[in-house]
Parts: sequence; C-alpha cells; structure tokens
Amino acid sequence: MKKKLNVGMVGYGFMGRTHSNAFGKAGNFFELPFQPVLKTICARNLERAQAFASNWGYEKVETDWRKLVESPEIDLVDIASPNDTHLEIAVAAARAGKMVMCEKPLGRNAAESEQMVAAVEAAGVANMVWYNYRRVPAVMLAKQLIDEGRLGRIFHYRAKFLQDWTISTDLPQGGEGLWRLDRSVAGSGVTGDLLAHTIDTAMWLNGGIDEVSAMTETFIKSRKHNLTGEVAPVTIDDASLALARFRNGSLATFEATRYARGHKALYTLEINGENASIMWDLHDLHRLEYFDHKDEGLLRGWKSIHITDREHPYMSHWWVPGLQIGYEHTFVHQVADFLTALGEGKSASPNFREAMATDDVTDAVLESAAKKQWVKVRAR
Ligand code: SOE
Repeated sequence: MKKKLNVGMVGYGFMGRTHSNAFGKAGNFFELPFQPVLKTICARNLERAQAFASNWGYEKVETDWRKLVESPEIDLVDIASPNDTHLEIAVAAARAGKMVMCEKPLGRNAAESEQMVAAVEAAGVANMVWYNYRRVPAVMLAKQLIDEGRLGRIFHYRAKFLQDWTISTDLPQGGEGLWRLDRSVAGSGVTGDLLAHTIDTAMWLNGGIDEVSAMTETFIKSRKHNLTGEVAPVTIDDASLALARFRNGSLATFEATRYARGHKALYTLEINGENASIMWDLHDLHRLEYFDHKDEGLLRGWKSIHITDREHPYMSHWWVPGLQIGYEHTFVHQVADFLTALGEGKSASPNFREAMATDDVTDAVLESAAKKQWVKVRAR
C-alpha cells in the first residue's frame, strides 16, 4: 500500500480545476511513491464548494482556510486562489508544517515571495510553484537538447504570450473571474500573469537574467469595478514588452499582452544558438521545431518533431506513439515530478526560491517601464 498524501486545496476557479484534475490523475499514469487524496476543498462559498467537492471527489469542504491549514489530516496545502491570498496562506501553511504548492506568480511582488521563501525554508517543508509550461513534453525536450549542448553558444531568446480577452471597454475590473484586472489583488497585469510564464521558462532553459529595459501600457484607462459598481482607474499593465540580457551574454525579447486580437493564448518561444535553433508554439504544443546546422547541406532545414514517441519526455506514461496529450497533462506532470522528488528527498523545480527569481525579473520589468530606463535584476 502506498502512503497516502492528503491534499487541501484552496480555490475552486480555473486553477482549482486544473490542480484537482492533476492530483486525481497523476497516480493512474505514473508510478509514484505517494497516493494523493483529494481530502478537502476550501472556498468561501459553501454551496459552490460542496458542488465542486462532489464533482472532483473531495471528501470534505471547508470555508475557512485557517482551519484547513491547521487540520492535522492535511499533508499538503495547494493554493489556487487569487494572488493576494498566496502570502498569508503559504506562510501559515508552512508554519503549520504542511507542504505547500502555490499557483503562479508566487507573490504579487518579490517582497511577498521573499516572506514565503523564508517560511517554507524555515519550516523545511517541500514546496513548488505551478509554472506548468515547463512540463509540456516538447518544452522539456528543448531543455534536454540545450543541456546536452546541442545548440552551442546561445545568442537569442524570443518569447511572446498573446491574448485578447480584455479588449472590450465594457469588461469590468475586479471581482470573481476578473481579479486579474485589479492590481491590488493581482499585483500587476500581464507582467505577473503572462510575462512571468515566459520568464520562468526562459531562465530555466537559458539561465539567469541580468538586466531589463521595458515598457508597459494600459490601453483602457478606466473600467467599472465589479465589487463597488464604481468606474475606477485601471492600474494594471495591459501590455508589457521587455528587452533583456541573460547572464550568459545572450539577448532576449519578451512580450505579453491581452490586446492581440485573434490570439487566445499564443505562447511561443524561439532560441537561436551557434549550432542549432528551437521554436515552440503552445497552439501546436506537441511539436518542437528544430534546425540543426550540422545536417547535410542538401537536406538542411527546419524539422517539425512530433513529440509523441516513447523516448520523448513523459510520453511513455501516456498512450501509444503518435497520440497526443494536451494542456491539462502539464499539471499532471507537475504533480508526478513533485511526488517523485518528494520520495527521493529532493526538491522539485521550480520551488519557491526559484519562482522568486521570476518575481525579481518581473519587478525589474515594472520598475524599468516606470522609470523608462535599464534596470538591473536584484542579485541574491
Ligand atoms: C490568464 O488568462 C491565464 O489564465 C493565466 O493566468 C494562466 O497562467 C495562463 O496559463 C493562461 O492565461
């Protein structure tokens, strides 16, 4: 019998669903040292929490996260609630000796993340942040190819995360489903929400970022606030563009926006090295485009590799070669990696400290945009 690991989930929105699905499925597809149990779902609205519990198979419902965190039957607290709740819950959970997983971004800024890092490290509890796109098999393969040195010296890194869901001037800000437009809750706009994904992947693939020069824009200046009914200034960044220099000397451009009409979640990245280049696109997530200059001249060109073979990262756990997996599987992989590392007494990546490094960069992006000058990323 595997040791059971009781999960207490905070939040039943979009991320509560992706995480619950992942905890439910991971043990079916991966040989894991622990069996996650969906023990308790915690959210303020009892009725909706009950409906969520019966849909996803949670045994219990709780409306006060403090009780969840203190409950002796919970081993792991997973924070899938809005960004302004991360700090308080994570610190309390760590102090109560629970393992903590947290949806990205870790803090609303690096100062909050620092307190969370201090809490989990002082308590010595396992911790991880859900930067799920690292766990797309094609992106994991990109990491493998870079680590094997196949690209050689890296010159360029280019990433974009484009959406279009906030273009309407009638869209309110704040409240359920729209808290990402409320700076006091989210911390920032697309910089913390979308650019953070591109930066997490970039630093994981290509190392730390030294300095940035950025600009941000708020295209719609005021919106009705859903909680007050008042029209209020919009204080989030709607678009965020940054130039960056990596510590290894390579140069990057990052772009995130919710104003790219026609694009729903177009996360793309490209890396150009001395010997080879890689391109990946979330809308075609099972493909990795690869150009190798060492190929015979006559046939040299971009290869589109269908990442579904057994030797590709994670794929031996799924169906048969040729059959694809999708977005939700990246969260399943994250649970599998976390529990595997736990069984080996190791830390799964990105842990809180690693995710704080992303907040250091997004802080620098926002500071650079505000000051209209290059900003050095905080060195730790
Ligand atoms: C925002 O629309 C959002 O849901 C982000 O919060 C997620 O992190 C991203 O993966 C998809 O877009």
